[in-house]
Amino acid sequence: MKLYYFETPNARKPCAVAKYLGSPVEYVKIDLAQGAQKAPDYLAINPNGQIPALVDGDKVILESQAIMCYLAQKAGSDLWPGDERQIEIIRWFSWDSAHLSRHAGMLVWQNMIKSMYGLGGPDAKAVEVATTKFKQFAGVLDAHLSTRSHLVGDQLSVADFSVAAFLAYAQPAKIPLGDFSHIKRWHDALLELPAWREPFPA
Ligand SMILES: N[C@@H](CCC(=O)N[C@@H](CS)C(=O)NCC(=O)O)C(=O)O
Repeated sequence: MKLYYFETPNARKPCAVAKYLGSPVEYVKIDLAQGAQKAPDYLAINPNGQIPALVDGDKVILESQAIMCYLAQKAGSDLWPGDERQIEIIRWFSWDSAHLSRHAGMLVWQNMIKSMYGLGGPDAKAVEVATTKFKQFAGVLDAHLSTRSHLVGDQLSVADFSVAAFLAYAQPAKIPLGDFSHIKRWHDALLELPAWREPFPA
């Protein structure tokens, strides 16, 4: 299996899962700084021109959340459980894409990536909107985590890796996690996992 990645939040999800499971993947770095995601060879794999992507024989799996599920299913792992917990996991995938990671992603872009690539300073209005919206949805997550250790059931799942993806960049991206003690406890516990702390190949 080939896992196409770069050191970014969305690629962090399948890279962490592959490392956690010890999946037999060959990592292929697609250098976003050089625009390699738009090269014809790579567009033939992922016409969206984005990472991550997974190729397993004649199968191509796109989208970070789907790749995590595929890797877990292939390994027979409960990270993607084969029962009704799947419904809850899909609920968190959906919620995360529409809400938390959307606004956290804007803060990563404005406060971190733009300066890394010399694309100018943060847009104050965009930061203000994303910060307000992030806090609104982080409140929902914090309340959910106030009575449990993981997002779904009482064990680690691909939902945790998905929702945490952008939070790993909280400090440089100025993602306001300060008021959310339950998120902090949950995320600190995730950071204890070597696969989450250092998901990318050296
Ligand atoms: N929905 C996609 C989003 C992938 C995505 O946004 N990838 C970013 C990096 S985190 C990317 O490749 N950006 C480069 C570009 O859009 O040109 C997923 O979850 O896999």
